[in-house]
Amino acid sequence: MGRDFTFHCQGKCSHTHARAGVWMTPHGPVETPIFMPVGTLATVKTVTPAQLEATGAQMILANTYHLHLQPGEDIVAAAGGLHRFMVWDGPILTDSGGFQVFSLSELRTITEKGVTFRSPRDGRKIEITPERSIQIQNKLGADVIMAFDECPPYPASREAVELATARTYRWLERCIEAHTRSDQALFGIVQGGVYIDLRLQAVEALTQLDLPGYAIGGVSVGEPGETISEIVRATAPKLPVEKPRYLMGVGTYREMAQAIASGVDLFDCVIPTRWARHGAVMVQGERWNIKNAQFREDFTPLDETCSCYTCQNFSRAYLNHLWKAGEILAYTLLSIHNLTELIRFTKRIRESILSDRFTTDFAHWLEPTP
Ligand code: PRF
Ligand code: ZN
Repeated sequence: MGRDFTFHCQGKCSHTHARAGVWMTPHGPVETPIFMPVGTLATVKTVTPAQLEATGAQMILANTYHLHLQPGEDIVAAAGGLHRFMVWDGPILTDSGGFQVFSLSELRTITEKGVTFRSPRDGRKIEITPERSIQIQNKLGADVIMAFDECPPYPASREAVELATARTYRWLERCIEAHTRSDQALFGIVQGGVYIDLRLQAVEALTQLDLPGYAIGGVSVGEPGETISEIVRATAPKLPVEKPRYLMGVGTYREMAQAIASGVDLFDCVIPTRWARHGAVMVQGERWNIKNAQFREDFTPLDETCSCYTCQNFSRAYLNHLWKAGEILAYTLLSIHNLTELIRFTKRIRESILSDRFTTDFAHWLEPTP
């Protein structure tokens, strides 16, 4: 057990807080900074585990809220846990369900005890408390589990955010108390909205608890990109240097580059896979749509510099054809490319940190949002 969840810094940028590290988990090491693909329902949509591994993905994410609704944590546990169930042998992180309850379900009520809502599937009433979230996550069996938090909307009054942040802390204490598996790392989540002093208070309180890792939540909920950067700049460097730092739900080039400069190590976002299902491809920092007529007779790969399965084998013309014909292989091929592209971006940043060229090589992405 001893080595599990230790974070080892291998190189630091001399101009920013950026660092490159290796983080140990029970399912292998993770080289940071890294982007984690989202596999909400124990599948990264449209790609097989072998294809996923080939994108360079090291760690993936799944959701407590969705897996509790279907198939239920008991089925996953009976299958031998998430890794065995979905056939992903690398590290997995489960989000606690807090954020998803707030963003996805109607008729929800929040009390000190927890959150009640109606299942969007069959209308049955469901209650998730901090204890329940941890119990579900203990059964799912991911390497990393997240505290059950309250993510206030944006915009929200200072009073509302103050209450949510204080409640998130009390819920964290209950999560710690309920957590029973020493082979799973429980991360705390810093809330505080756009109010920097509330963020700093939360950091102060959370770091006292000496958790194996810390996340910054409550960003990328509709606020401008510059505000995200400001929050992360004020918060991330204050989190313990010897622990991994995770910025939840963030995954654009600029937001990731800037967060890495503030010392963030882990990211997740649905963008690469969601965009793929809308025909949007990420090429050299731009967003193109594959259904565009300009690709009809373009027999070059999506990105000549990309080593993904899609770019190594298929042309833009073929992908344009698949898309227009409504062929579902298009989703898979575009997802493979987008995931590879975003993971490659974080890997290139990692290499630039190790050679201390981060601020020169990524100067473009470190500038404020144009
Ligand atoms: N809390 C949790 N999951 C999250 C968030 C949060 O604040 C966010 C916010 N960007 C994404 N996912 N538990
Ligand atoms: Zn590619």
